[in-house]
Order: sequence, then C-alpha cells, then structure tokens
Amino acid sequence: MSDSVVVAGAVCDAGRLLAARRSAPPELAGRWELPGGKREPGESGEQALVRELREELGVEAEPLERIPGEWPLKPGLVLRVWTVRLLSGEPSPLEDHDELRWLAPDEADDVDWLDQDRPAVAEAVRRLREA
Ligand code: DCM
Repeated sequence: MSDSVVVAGAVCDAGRLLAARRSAPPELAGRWELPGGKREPGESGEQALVRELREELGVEAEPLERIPGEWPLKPGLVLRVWTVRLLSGEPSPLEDHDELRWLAPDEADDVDWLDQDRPAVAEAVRRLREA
C-alpha cells in the first residue's frame, strides 16, 4: 500500500514565510509548522492543500511548486510541501493553530519548527532570499 500523505504549504507573501503554531495534540502543541493536513481519498495533493488552507486559515491560495523531497512523519505517513501564493483573504488561525507569524528570511530560525518541517522551511527561505 502506498503511504498516506500530509500536505503543507510554504505560504509566501511580500518576501515573508507564514508560520503557524500548533494548538494540538499536546506533544506537538507550541511547535511551529507549515500549515496543512492530511490528503483525503480522491484528492490530488494540490487540491488537499487548497482545502486545508481554506479550512485552517480562511484564505484562498494557489500551490505554485512542489518542494522536492518527502519527509516521513510516522510509518505509512509522509509530508509533502508546496510553495503557495495567497489569492485572497488574510490568514487567521481558525483551526489547529493558536498563532500565526510572517517571518522574514532572517527571522526563520526564531520559531521552534517541527523537526520534519525544517528541510522544506530551509528550502522555502532559500527561495525567498533569491526572489
Ligand atoms: N504535520 C507535520 N508538519 C506539517 C503539518 C502536519 O508534521 N507541516 C503532521 C502533524 C500530524 C500530522 O501531520 O502528526 C497530521 O496533521 P494534522 O493534525 O494537522 O492533520
């Protein structure tokens, strides 16, 4: 059986990256992540990401490019990440998060990212610096 997929967005706007602080479960609460969630049956990764960002942040967003790689979360579950552009709305922590921060590249290490998100965050920040 193929792995289940968690999709997450490196949401970039005005040269900054969006970080979201998890409110649950207890072992992850307080750590920061790229917002996203589990892909559902029948969805593409991009479709799942658009849905998750709508539900969690209340925004309409467009996945741009997949960040190469895939990071294991637990057996049978992997994380995939896309760069994302906001189309409309101002992100707010509607679901799963209790705080959001827009980080400039030099601020990217100011928050305690989930370990599994760190490679994708580093790549997104590298792209922000180049842009
Ligand atoms: N997850 C992660 N990194 C992200 C988003 C999610 O490691 N950027 C993990 C946390 C959970 C699982 O994926 O173990 C499912 O996420 P959620 O609870 O948000 O659906």
